[in-house]
Amino acid sequence: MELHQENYLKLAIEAEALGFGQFTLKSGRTSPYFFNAGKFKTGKTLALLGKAYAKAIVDSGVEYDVLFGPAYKGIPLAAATAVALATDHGIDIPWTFNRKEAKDHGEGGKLVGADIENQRVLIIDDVITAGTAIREVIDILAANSASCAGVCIGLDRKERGQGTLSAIQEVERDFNVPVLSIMTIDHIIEWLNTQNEQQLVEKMTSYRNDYGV
Ligand code: OMP
Repeated sequence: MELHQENYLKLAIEAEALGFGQFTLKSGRTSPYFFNAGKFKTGKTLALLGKAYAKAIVDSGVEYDVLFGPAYKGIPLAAATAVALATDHGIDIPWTFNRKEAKDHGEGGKLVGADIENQRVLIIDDVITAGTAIREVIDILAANSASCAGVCIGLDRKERGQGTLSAIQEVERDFNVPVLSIMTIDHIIEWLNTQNEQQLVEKMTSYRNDYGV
Protein backbone atom coordinates (compact mmCIF):
# COMPACT_ATOMS: atom_id res chain seq x y z
CA MET A 1 0.00 0.00 0.00
CA GLU A 2 1.39 3.40 -0.93
CA LEU A 3 1.51 6.29 1.51
CA HIS A 4 -1.38 8.24 -0.05
CA GLN A 5 -3.53 5.09 0.11
CA GLU A 6 -2.66 4.52 3.74
CA ASN A 7 -3.45 8.17 4.51
CA TYR A 8 -6.78 7.88 2.73
CA LEU A 9 -7.62 4.71 4.67
CA LYS A 10 -6.72 6.34 7.98
CA LEU A 11 -8.80 9.38 7.07
CA ALA A 12 -11.78 7.11 6.31
CA ILE A 13 -11.41 5.34 9.66
CA GLU A 14 -10.99 8.60 11.62
CA ALA A 15 -14.05 10.08 9.93
CA GLU A 16 -15.93 6.80 10.58
CA ALA A 17 -16.61 6.61 6.85
CA LEU A 18 -15.29 3.05 6.93
CA GLY A 19 -17.28 0.93 9.35
CA PHE A 20 -17.28 -2.75 10.30
CA GLY A 21 -20.37 -4.77 11.31
CA GLN A 22 -23.18 -6.24 9.25
CA PHE A 23 -24.53 -4.24 6.33
CA THR A 24 -27.02 -4.99 3.56
CA LEU A 25 -25.76 -3.64 0.26
CA LYS A 26 -27.62 -2.29 -2.74
CA SER A 27 -26.82 -5.61 -4.48
CA GLY A 28 -28.53 -7.50 -1.61
CA ARG A 29 -25.21 -8.92 -0.38
CA THR A 30 -24.57 -8.90 3.38
CA SER A 31 -21.20 -7.27 3.95
CA PRO A 32 -18.93 -7.11 7.04
CA TYR A 33 -17.90 -3.57 6.08
CA PHE A 34 -19.37 -0.44 4.57
CA PHE A 35 -17.84 2.71 3.17
CA ASN A 36 -20.03 5.79 3.67
CA ALA A 37 -18.63 8.83 1.86
CA GLY A 38 -21.32 10.95 3.54
CA LYS A 39 -19.28 10.75 6.74
CA PHE A 40 -16.60 13.07 5.38
CA LYS A 41 -18.62 15.83 6.94
CA THR A 42 -16.12 18.50 7.94
CA GLY A 43 -14.40 20.99 5.68
CA LYS A 44 -11.00 19.51 6.43
CA THR A 45 -11.92 15.89 5.70
CA LEU A 46 -13.66 16.91 2.48
CA ALA A 47 -10.61 18.93 1.43
CA LEU A 48 -8.32 15.93 2.08
CA LEU A 49 -10.70 13.72 0.14
CA GLY A 50 -10.60 16.09 -2.83
CA LYS A 51 -6.79 16.04 -2.73
CA ALA A 52 -6.74 12.23 -2.79
CA TYR A 53 -9.05 12.08 -5.83
CA ALA A 54 -7.10 14.83 -7.63
CA LYS A 55 -3.81 13.01 -7.06
CA ALA A 56 -5.22 9.72 -8.36
CA ILE A 57 -6.50 11.47 -11.48
CA VAL A 58 -3.27 13.36 -12.20
CA ASP A 59 -1.11 10.28 -11.53
CA SER A 60 -3.20 8.20 -13.95
CA GLY A 61 -2.77 10.57 -16.88
CA VAL A 62 -6.42 10.04 -17.91
CA GLU A 63 -7.63 12.61 -20.47
CA TYR A 64 -11.00 14.31 -19.95
CA ASP A 65 -12.76 17.66 -20.39
CA VAL A 66 -15.28 17.80 -17.53
CA LEU A 67 -15.75 16.23 -14.08
CA PHE A 68 -19.17 14.79 -13.26
CA GLY A 69 -20.53 14.18 -9.75
CA PRO A 70 -23.58 11.86 -9.74
CA ALA A 71 -26.37 12.76 -7.28
CA TYR A 72 -26.16 12.68 -4.42
CA LYS A 73 -22.90 11.53 -2.90
CA GLY A 74 -20.80 12.19 -6.00
CA ILE A 75 -21.66 15.89 -5.95
CA PRO A 76 -19.45 17.06 -3.04
CA LEU A 77 -16.75 14.62 -4.19
CA ALA A 78 -16.64 16.17 -7.66
CA ALA A 79 -16.68 19.69 -6.19
CA ALA A 80 -13.83 18.93 -3.78
CA THR A 81 -11.85 17.24 -6.58
CA ALA A 82 -12.31 20.23 -8.89
CA VAL A 83 -11.05 22.54 -6.12
CA ALA A 84 -8.02 20.32 -5.42
CA LEU A 85 -7.15 19.99 -9.12
CA ALA A 86 -7.08 23.80 -9.31
CA THR A 87 -5.27 24.53 -6.05
CA ASP A 88 -2.82 21.60 -5.90
CA HIS A 89 -2.17 20.97 -9.60
CA GLY A 90 -3.01 24.25 -11.37
CA ILE A 91 -5.66 22.47 -13.49
CA ASP A 92 -8.87 24.50 -13.81
CA ILE A 93 -11.44 22.00 -15.06
CA PRO A 94 -15.21 22.49 -15.54
CA TRP A 95 -17.51 20.34 -13.42
CA THR A 96 -21.15 19.28 -13.51
CA PHE A 97 -23.64 17.35 -11.41
CA ASN A 98 -27.13 15.97 -11.91
CA ARG A 99 -30.34 16.34 -9.99
CA LYS A 100 -32.34 13.21 -9.30
CA GLU A 101 -35.59 15.07 -10.08
CA ALA A 102 -35.89 17.33 -13.13
CA LYS A 103 -36.55 20.97 -12.24
CA ASP A 104 -39.51 22.37 -14.18
CA HIS A 105 -38.99 26.07 -13.38
CA GLY A 106 -36.10 28.54 -13.42
CA GLU A 107 -33.29 27.18 -15.56
CA GLY A 108 -35.02 23.75 -15.65
CA GLY A 109 -33.36 20.45 -16.53
CA LYS A 110 -31.49 17.77 -14.65
CA LEU A 111 -27.87 18.85 -15.09
CA VAL A 112 -26.23 21.71 -13.24
CA GLY A 113 -22.86 23.25 -14.08
CA ALA A 114 -20.68 22.97 -17.16
CA ASP A 115 -22.17 21.87 -20.49
CA ILE A 116 -21.21 18.23 -21.16
CA GLU A 117 -22.45 17.89 -24.73
CA ASN A 118 -19.71 16.32 -26.90
CA GLN A 119 -17.34 16.40 -23.92
CA ARG A 120 -15.18 13.63 -22.46
CA VAL A 121 -16.52 13.25 -18.95
CA LEU A 122 -14.70 11.84 -15.93
CA ILE A 123 -17.15 10.48 -13.35
CA ILE A 124 -16.28 11.04 -9.69
CA ASP A 125 -18.07 8.65 -7.33
CA ASP A 126 -17.75 6.87 -4.00
CA VAL A 127 -17.92 3.08 -4.37
CA ILE A 128 -18.42 0.40 -6.98
CA THR A 129 -19.75 -2.96 -5.77
CA ALA A 130 -21.72 -4.79 -8.46
CA GLY A 131 -21.59 -1.86 -10.89
CA THR A 132 -25.30 -1.02 -11.15
CA ALA A 133 -25.01 2.60 -10.01
CA ILE A 134 -22.11 3.48 -12.31
CA ARG A 135 -23.87 2.05 -15.35
CA GLU A 136 -26.84 4.31 -14.64
CA VAL A 137 -24.48 7.31 -14.59
CA ILE A 138 -22.88 6.30 -17.91
CA ASP A 139 -26.42 6.14 -19.36
CA ILE A 140 -27.03 9.72 -18.16
CA LEU A 141 -23.90 10.85 -20.01
CA ALA A 142 -24.99 9.11 -23.21
CA ALA A 143 -28.45 10.68 -22.94
CA ASN A 144 -26.73 14.07 -22.82
CA SER A 145 -24.50 13.40 -25.85
CA ALA A 146 -21.38 13.14 -23.70
CA SER A 147 -18.79 10.36 -23.68
CA CYS A 148 -17.36 8.71 -20.60
CA ALA A 149 -13.60 9.29 -20.31
CA GLY A 150 -13.27 7.21 -17.16
CA VAL A 151 -14.38 6.81 -13.58
CA CYS A 152 -12.58 7.71 -10.36
CA ILE A 153 -13.85 6.18 -7.13
CA GLY A 154 -12.69 6.08 -3.53
CA LEU A 155 -13.11 2.34 -2.96
CA ASP A 156 -13.01 -0.69 -5.25
CA ARG A 157 -14.71 -3.51 -3.35
CA LYS A 158 -13.41 -5.93 -6.04
CA GLU A 159 -16.68 -7.82 -6.21
CA ARG A 160 -18.13 -9.80 -9.07
CA GLY A 161 -20.32 -7.87 -11.45
CA GLN A 162 -22.77 -9.56 -13.80
CA GLY A 163 -20.37 -12.37 -14.74
CA THR A 164 -17.08 -13.72 -13.46
CA LEU A 165 -15.07 -10.50 -13.82
CA SER A 166 -15.12 -7.79 -11.18
CA ALA A 167 -17.72 -5.08 -11.67
CA ILE A 168 -14.91 -2.66 -12.43
CA GLN A 169 -13.30 -4.93 -15.01
CA GLU A 170 -16.70 -5.23 -16.67
CA VAL A 171 -17.11 -1.45 -16.82
CA GLU A 172 -13.59 -1.10 -18.26
CA ARG A 173 -14.35 -3.77 -20.86
CA ASP A 174 -17.88 -2.65 -21.79
CA PHE A 175 -17.11 1.07 -22.11
CA ASN A 176 -13.40 0.89 -22.92
CA VAL A 177 -12.52 3.39 -20.18
CA PRO A 178 -10.18 3.31 -17.17
CA VAL A 179 -11.63 3.01 -13.67
CA LEU A 180 -9.31 4.58 -11.08
CA SER A 181 -9.65 3.71 -7.46
CA ILE A 182 -7.88 5.27 -4.49
CA MET A 183 -8.08 2.10 -2.38
CA THR A 184 -9.42 -1.44 -2.58
CA ILE A 185 -10.71 -4.07 -0.16
CA ASP A 186 -7.21 -5.59 -0.22
CA HIS A 187 -5.76 -2.41 1.31
CA ILE A 188 -8.35 -2.60 4.07
CA ILE A 189 -7.50 -6.24 4.84
CA GLU A 190 -3.78 -5.40 4.77
CA TRP A 191 -4.32 -2.56 7.22
CA LEU A 192 -6.49 -4.71 9.55
CA ASN A 193 -3.65 -7.23 9.63
CA THR A 194 -1.20 -4.57 10.79
CA GLN A 195 -3.67 -3.68 13.57
CA ASN A 196 -3.91 -7.34 14.66
CA GLU A 197 -7.66 -7.31 14.04
CA GLN A 198 -7.71 -11.04 13.30
CA GLN A 199 -11.46 -11.56 13.65
CA LEU A 200 -12.16 -8.77 11.19
CA VAL A 201 -9.49 -10.06 8.83
CA GLU A 202 -11.21 -13.45 8.82
CA LYS A 203 -14.67 -11.98 8.17
CA MET A 204 -13.36 -9.73 5.42
CA THR A 205 -11.39 -12.54 3.79
CA SER A 206 -14.35 -14.88 3.90
CA TYR A 207 -16.58 -12.21 2.29
CA ARG A 208 -13.89 -11.57 -0.32
CA ASN A 209 -13.81 -15.31 -1.09
CA ASP A 210 -17.62 -15.44 -1.44
CA TYR A 211 -18.14 -12.38 -3.65
CA GLY A 212 -14.74 -11.23 -4.83
CA VAL A 213 -12.72 -11.97 -7.92
P1 OMP B 1 -23.33 -0.98 -7.00
O1 OMP B 1 -24.42 -0.27 -7.74
O2 OMP B 1 -23.69 -2.39 -6.62
O3 OMP B 1 -22.00 -0.88 -7.71
O4 OMP B 1 -23.18 -0.25 -5.59
C1 OMP B 1 -22.59 1.02 -5.48
C2 OMP B 1 -23.41 1.88 -4.57
O5 OMP B 1 -23.68 1.18 -3.35
C3 OMP B 1 -22.69 3.11 -4.10
O6 OMP B 1 -22.86 4.18 -4.99
C4 OMP B 1 -23.34 3.35 -2.73
O7 OMP B 1 -24.59 3.98 -2.89
C5 OMP B 1 -23.59 1.98 -2.17
N1 OMP B 1 -22.53 1.44 -1.27
C6 OMP B 1 -21.72 2.29 -0.52
O8 OMP B 1 -21.91 3.50 -0.47
N2 OMP B 1 -20.69 1.78 0.23
C7 OMP B 1 -20.41 0.46 0.29
O9 OMP B 1 -19.43 0.05 0.97
C8 OMP B 1 -21.24 -0.41 -0.44
C9 OMP B 1 -22.32 0.08 -1.16
C10 OMP B 1 -23.26 -0.90 -1.73
O10 OMP B 1 -24.46 -0.82 -1.40
O11 OMP B 1 -22.78 -1.82 -2.43
